[in-house]
Amino acid sequence: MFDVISNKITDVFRRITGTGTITEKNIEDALKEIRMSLLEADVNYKVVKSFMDSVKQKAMGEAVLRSVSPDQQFIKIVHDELVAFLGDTASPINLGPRPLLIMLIGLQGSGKTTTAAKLAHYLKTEKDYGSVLLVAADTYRPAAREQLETLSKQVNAAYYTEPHNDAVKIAQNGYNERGNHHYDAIIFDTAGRLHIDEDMIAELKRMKEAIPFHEIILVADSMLGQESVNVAKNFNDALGITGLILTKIDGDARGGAALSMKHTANVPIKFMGTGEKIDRFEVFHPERIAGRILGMGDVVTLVEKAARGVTEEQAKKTAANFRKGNFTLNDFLEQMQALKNMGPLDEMLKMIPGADKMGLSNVNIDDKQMKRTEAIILSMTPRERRNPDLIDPSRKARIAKGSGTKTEEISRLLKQFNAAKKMMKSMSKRRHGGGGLPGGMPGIGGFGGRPGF
Ligand SMILES: Nc1nc2c(ncn2[C@@H]2O[C@H](COP(=O)(O)OP(=O)(O)OP(=O)(O)O)[C@@H](O)[C@H]2O)c(=O)[nH]1
Ligand SMILES: [Mg+2]
Repeated sequence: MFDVISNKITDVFRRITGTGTITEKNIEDALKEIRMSLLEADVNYKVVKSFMDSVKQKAMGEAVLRSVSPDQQFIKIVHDELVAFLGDTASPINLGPRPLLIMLIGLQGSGKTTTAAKLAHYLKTEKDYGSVLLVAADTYRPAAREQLETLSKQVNAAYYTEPHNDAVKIAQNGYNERGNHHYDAIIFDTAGRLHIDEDMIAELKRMKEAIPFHEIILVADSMLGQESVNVAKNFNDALGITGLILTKIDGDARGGAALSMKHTANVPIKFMGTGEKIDRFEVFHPERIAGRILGMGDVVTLVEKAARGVTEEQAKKTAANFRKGNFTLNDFLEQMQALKNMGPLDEMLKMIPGADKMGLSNVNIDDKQMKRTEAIILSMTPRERRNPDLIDPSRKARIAKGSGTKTEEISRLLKQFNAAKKMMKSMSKRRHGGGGLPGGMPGIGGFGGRPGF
């Protein structure tokens, strides 16, 4: 989503570092271009002005021009200001109180219901919140309650609603459920409207009076454009929000407007939604996002995703097989699936520092090829996976049929696998101890042998 801002600013930086000398004139030009790129990305003009004023004030001083490397100094100033602009430090949820009471509000279709489930999943899997209750206090849209019920099952959360149209009463009774059960968190999903209207606000206000929420979070679609600033203002004026969750970051919206909401409401962006699935949800780390926007990469998130993609047990087992020279097609498959769990590969690549300079940001990652490779291995019997030498032409024909591929593709995969295995053997001989997983798999379908993966 940050592509528009990112591409422009990386260009400006490239030019600045390319000139050798930095003068007040070319800093001024660079500032102008950065200003334009922010406006083009839909960042609110008032926010752009205050951002540019503070960058300018710091960048134009003698200290920069006289420093050892004025170009790097300039980039650092823009980076630091961008981090400050995005909120300095990550501020997810205040995890103190139990049950933690969270109300999600926002316009229709902004992603409240999905986010309620994502948040429950996050609290359960990452924050040790054993039991979470989801309350469906949306009586406005017909299937809203069923949607939340389905999602609650997916994330293993408790669910509460009542079959009538008094949303405040449902919320109130959902809150009272804490007396009958032990809940670590209760998340309230509310109704949205196309525009902010008085009925909706009145209903939310009554809920706020009835329940001592710890967090009132505005869920906002990052594709909303300039209107988002008004939305943030109106919801905040009426209800006093404690934070924002930006959804649909995975879309191709320019995103600047969404980033401006933070300044309008003067509250942190707590999380962002990066896809429809339950686990496409990330804590909003200003430093890391600034890195992504400025093309400096985001190694921390990448490593975290790698750790999540594969269980420790799996990694140990694969490493042990690897050391023994026993690496099988099953391990190959597991590695590939671990990579897939990390998310779409082109997104991953953007987090590698300097990926654009290495020409990696435009690499066409062949997810389809990976799926075919997976289908081939899944069509083999367990014995064949352990011992691919068994695979003769008639077995090949069977596997091709089972996976909807051609026998040549199977031959190619086996060849790749044997080459990888050979290389691993020689590596494990050289540095006894092996390890280094996940990653480093040479020749996995579609992106063979590229360094760093
Ligand atoms: N790509 C993408 N889609 C999302 C994301 N979050 C939600 N969606 C999708 O957006 C649509 C609307 O999401 P909901 O969670 O139903 O939105 P809502 O705010 O509860 O909508 P109402 O209850 O009608 O006001 C659904 O199709 C979701 O799958 C996200 O981060 N990325
Ligand atoms: Mg909803």
